[in-house]
Amino acid sequence: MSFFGLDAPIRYAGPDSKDPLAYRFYDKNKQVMGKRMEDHLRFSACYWHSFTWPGGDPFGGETFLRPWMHGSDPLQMARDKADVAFDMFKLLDVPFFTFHDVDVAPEGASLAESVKNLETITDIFAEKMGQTGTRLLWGTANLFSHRRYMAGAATNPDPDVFAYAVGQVKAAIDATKKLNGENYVCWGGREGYETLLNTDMKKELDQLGRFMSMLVDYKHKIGFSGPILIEPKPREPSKHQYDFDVATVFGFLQKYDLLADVKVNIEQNHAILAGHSFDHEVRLAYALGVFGSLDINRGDDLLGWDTDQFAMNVSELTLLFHEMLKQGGFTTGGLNFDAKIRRQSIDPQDLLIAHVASMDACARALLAAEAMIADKALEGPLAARYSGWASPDNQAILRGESDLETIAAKAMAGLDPQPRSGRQEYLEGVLNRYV
Ligand code: XLS
Ligand code: NI
Ligand code: NI
Repeated sequence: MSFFGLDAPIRYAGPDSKDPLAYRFYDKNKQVMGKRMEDHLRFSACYWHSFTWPGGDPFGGETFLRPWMHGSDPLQMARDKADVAFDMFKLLDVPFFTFHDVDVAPEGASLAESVKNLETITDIFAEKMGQTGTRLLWGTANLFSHRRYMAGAATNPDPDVFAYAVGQVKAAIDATKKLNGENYVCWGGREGYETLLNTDMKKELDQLGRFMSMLVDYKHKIGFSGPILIEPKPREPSKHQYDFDVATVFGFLQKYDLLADVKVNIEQNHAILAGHSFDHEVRLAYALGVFGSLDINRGDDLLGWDTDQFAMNVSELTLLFHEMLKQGGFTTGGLNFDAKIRRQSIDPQDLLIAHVASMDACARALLAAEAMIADKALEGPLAARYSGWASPDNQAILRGESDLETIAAKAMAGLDPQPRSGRQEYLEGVLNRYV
């Protein structure tokens, strides 16, 4: 019997099922707007929260007591962890997974030793991926946990720390390429500051710009075809992080000429921490042409920190998928569960149940969004609201074929625009008809 006490993969059993280990809405082969549900949602389980996080919080330590986290041989522990991880991927039948370098292999006494350990474990991954068909959505380097990174990685005042981070990121993108990862993610965990009293902001931004440019050059050199993704977050662990939100990252990419190669990985709760909604960030990323991938974990309404809970809110997810379906959905991205079960959820099956419940919430929302699009429930009123812009003279304005004086003359000739209702409550009611 496996760690999870389950041998057969979890299957679709239909909406009437009461089994927490069966899918009620996630029916991977079901066609939704001409594509299989699995190909729309592109679910990914993450390594770090599920298999390396011990269940601690700032006031207390480990609660999970995972067997693979207690041993004397770090490489053997990493192998045991890989066995359980791939068992979970198979039981959930998720197509993808994600990892940081340090989640999967022990850090050695030197960078060279750490990289060797990473190679050993990723060889095992390659074999397991071949056997199970699980694919890699993205890889990343953890440039924030070790004390050497306490003042940042690429933005560290010490160039030797910058160099160490370059060494780690090179090994991590090499590993991602070796495993045919579809994206490479950079979350700038400590690329920010605690106090401006000791911080040269302009210098740190220039360092980060160089770091990203070199990573892009290297990606091309090794023929890594997926995009590099920056994951915006406004704070935590730093008081202020340079990748604050989608708009800030866009400005950074534009300034350092990285827009052709770098997109964003948007995390639901990072959006909230930045004072936005998730769909705001997603819509803006599409509008600016930088949409890449999603971390689907949510926050808590009362806790102002990154609680990384499994997404369960169908109505919020419906708005997400409505936008995504309109935009054609993911290309290289996917829905990554950068999510932790709560520290009281200590039963092995809690890990499975959490993924299943959240995948079902997403699948249900995808179906609701499909129905809304078929009915033009939101698109109809939206098109009507902007319909005035369809006339030839107004189209000409947008094409740049008019000027300030011409338009002003039209207004002066007696224009008298009449306000119209924004119909917000009507639209909120419409959404609720589908969820
Ligand atoms: C932390 C981030 C992190 C990234 C990967 O808040 O969400 O988990 O997704 O480094
Ligand atoms: Ni996060
Ligand atoms: Ni994340």
